[in-house]
Amino acid sequence: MKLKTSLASVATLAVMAMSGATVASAQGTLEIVKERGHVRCQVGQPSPGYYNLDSEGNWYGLDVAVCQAVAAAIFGDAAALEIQSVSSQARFTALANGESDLLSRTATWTMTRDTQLGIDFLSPNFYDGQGFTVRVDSGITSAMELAGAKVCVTTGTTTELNLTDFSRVNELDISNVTFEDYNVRDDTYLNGGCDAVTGDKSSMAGNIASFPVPADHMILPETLSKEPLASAVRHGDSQWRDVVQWSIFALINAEELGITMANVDDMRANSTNPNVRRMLGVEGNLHDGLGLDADWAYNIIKNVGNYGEIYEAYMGGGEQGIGIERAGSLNALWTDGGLMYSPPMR
Ligand SMILES: N[C@@H](CCC(=O)N[C@@H](CS)C(=O)NCC(=O)O)C(=O)O
Repeated sequence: MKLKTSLASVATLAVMAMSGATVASAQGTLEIVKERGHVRCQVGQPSPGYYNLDSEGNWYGLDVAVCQAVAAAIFGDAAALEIQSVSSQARFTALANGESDLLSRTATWTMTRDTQLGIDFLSPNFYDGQGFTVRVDSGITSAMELAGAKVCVTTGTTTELNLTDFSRVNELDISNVTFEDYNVRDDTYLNGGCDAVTGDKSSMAGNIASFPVPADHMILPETLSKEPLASAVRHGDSQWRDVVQWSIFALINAEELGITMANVDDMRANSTNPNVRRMLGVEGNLHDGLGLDADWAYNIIKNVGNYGEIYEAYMGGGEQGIGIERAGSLNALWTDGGLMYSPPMR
């Protein structure tokens, strides 16, 4: 089914800033979402791997899968969604003022954002780090060779702040050339307007793949920062926070337990593993506190798959994937030495 799409304008957001706060305080988000019949989930401009549009205008990607998981948990329907594409500049305001129920879009969890913007971050669904892309024929092989360089960067991002820090600490005198639209940023770099472009390494890998000649570009080895990319909800609504957080944990826990989209029916009918039985609502009452049906996690896995399946499809080697190796990375399951870890579901 085709997902609804809207592009929030700054003017709309300003109006919502006044009305949204009242709505949010009168009723909890879960109640509002249930009454409305769909989740309003915010992503960014189409970005390979995370949130992209296919030829029929359907959104797909790692962050879109989180939106779909929440919709499936509540409605048993992964398409009960309005996907909102919002600029990086306006993203946190749109969430804080009630325009979006959920933000799922390569946003780095930082202390300032978490404590000063009226929003709360959840567990990261991708651990990234910032890097630089340069043209191979520039001869640059290390970020330390960027002295005096012009670097293209998206504004309103941690990327911009880290670039300034990196230049200052290493006395490189880099000039930041800033853009609201990352496509214009990349075009400027491709047309020679910047010596390098900087961004989250995984996003840049996806972007390079869409450049006219990807092999003409390379990502430098240095990683400038920690970029734990996480979903966020409005501050002060614990019920809604629990629903979104445990939907994300369900994706990770399902992978750990070996529950997949293909075997979830069989697992629900036949598994004797108490962890599987509790998670899939066969026994126990895990769903009670969430305000959802007993099959909330079953619906997630049945409709969206587990974290590993989603990673493979969009970030890994799948047809729509961007080919980022998971093994040995921070995004592996904790049982494989990574950071993907769900607290016990019991
Ligand atoms: N993780 C960083 C950067 C997020 C970001 O802006 N991502 C870039 C790609 S590196 C982007 O423009 N994405 C498209 C969009 O979100 O509109 C942050 O949270 O500030």
